[in-house]
Amino acid sequence: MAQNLPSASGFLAEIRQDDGRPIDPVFASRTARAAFRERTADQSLCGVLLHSGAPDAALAHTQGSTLVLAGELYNQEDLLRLLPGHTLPSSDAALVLALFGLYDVHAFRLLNGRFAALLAAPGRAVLATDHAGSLPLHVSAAPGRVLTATEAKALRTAPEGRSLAARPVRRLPGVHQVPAGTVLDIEVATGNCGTHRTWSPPQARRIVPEEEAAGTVRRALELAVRSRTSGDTPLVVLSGGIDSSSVAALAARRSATPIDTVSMGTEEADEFPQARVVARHLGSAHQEIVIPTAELLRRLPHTVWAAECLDPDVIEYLLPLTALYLRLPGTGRRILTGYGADIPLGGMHREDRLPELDTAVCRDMDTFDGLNEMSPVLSGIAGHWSTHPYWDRDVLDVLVSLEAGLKRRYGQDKWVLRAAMGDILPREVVVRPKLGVHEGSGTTSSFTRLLTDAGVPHDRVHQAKSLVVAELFDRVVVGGRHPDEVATDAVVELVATRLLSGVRPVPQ
Ligand code: IOT
Ligand code: MG
Repeated sequence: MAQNLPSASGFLAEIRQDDGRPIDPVFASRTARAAFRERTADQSLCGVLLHSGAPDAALAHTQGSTLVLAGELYNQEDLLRLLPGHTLPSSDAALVLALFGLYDVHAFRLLNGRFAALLAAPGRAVLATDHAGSLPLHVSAAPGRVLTATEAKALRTAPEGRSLAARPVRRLPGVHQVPAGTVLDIEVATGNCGTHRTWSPPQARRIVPEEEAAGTVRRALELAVRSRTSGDTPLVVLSGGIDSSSVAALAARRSATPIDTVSMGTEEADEFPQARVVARHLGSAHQEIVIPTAELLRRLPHTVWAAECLDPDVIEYLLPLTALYLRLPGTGRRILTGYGADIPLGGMHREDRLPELDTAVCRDMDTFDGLNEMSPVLSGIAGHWSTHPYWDRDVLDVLVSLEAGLKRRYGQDKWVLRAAMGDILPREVVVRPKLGVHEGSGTTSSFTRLLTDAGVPHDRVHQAKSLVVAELFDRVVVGGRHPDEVATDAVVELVATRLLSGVRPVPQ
């Protein structure tokens, strides 16, 4: 058993008050599966857990209630202090259930974690996501039954559910995604649903002296890395930029043995020299993996399959990482990334003006939900577990709320992070300007070339990328096809032909 991984990384669960037949779900995650089934006085609960060797630890029971938990918590020590006797329950699932006994739905306001949960209580289905919705959760509900799953495609054959106050999933009628930082409290008999928000992005900005700001960021990030690295040697996906280099440096300081790092590149572009500087400095066991561009583009269907995302820009960020995960040797690794740092710090925003920077931060914090860019399924399709310290709840609260002048300062992007890490990284790493993974791997340019080679004019490339991603979504998520059977080239041809012949694009 991989003790280093959460007990479960995903699930499908059905609560029913009738005797309907359970559905047979498809998942992208390549993880062991275990079925579970329970009966209480008024309803049955059954489903499938995607587990790492001890599926029972993902379930917790108390009088008449069962909690199903995928993922993990990062603030167990604090949570424990809330329990009478302060004895640590045997699993994260048991801990959440004990807290639910004390706080009911408000228990989810206490958690800092990367999780999706279902509590099946008499007459009640309580569904919860972490603050960032980083482990996506979907639901289809109708009077007498609630079906929920961590991958939308697992619900593609569910009987049609009623509409809920949550985001509908494209072309899966009655399937909704539970919003980030939200608890849905559903009355099983009626399908009526109450909503509780457990987190929202800070709107206020803090004015803090430079040194104090850097110190606060450093401490928060140290704790986030610490809570994600107990156990085996972590693997950090390393570009050599400030975000992933900081995570690697903090993980290395905690580890008695050298950590593992890995960088990907293509024959067109890589950041190998930059990553090597960091790996050498940290003494990590470092690997470089070259992924031919043709192979990278063949992984587009796998990326959409895993992320269930319709945004072509985000898919371009995720594609090189997905292709890398699929090439990693072995399975069951705990992977740390620097993903997400650019969102609260405005790192994608390359100009000096503060209003525009904070506008970008506000927009990105308002629109991340449902993009699924942190979904564990991206590495789960290769049997690994990923986690992202910058989107730790406490780190995110700190980063979002710093005033924009601490994020852009002295002509540098992400200044406060650079200042926070200055003493443990080489200077050239600390001052290197940002290069996105989609740029450093040639992903954006090679995807563009695929479309222009198919005849798509330059000014319609972005539209064509959207259409390709939507078409892939319809095949691998809505249609349930395996991405190995879906050829990127054929979908590109189809989209180009439709665009060029003036056939109205499929509505989004
Ligand atoms: P970028 O920040 O370059 O990469 C994200 C993470 O992927 C890095 O921190 C690193 O852990 C890993 N990575 C990047 N390149 C490589 C490589 N060559 N080899 C191995 N690992 C690598 C886009 C971006 O620029 O990625 N992501 C932004 C913005 C997200 C926008 N989303 C949104 N607005 N909702 C980010 O914040 O990560
Ligand atoms: Mg980054």
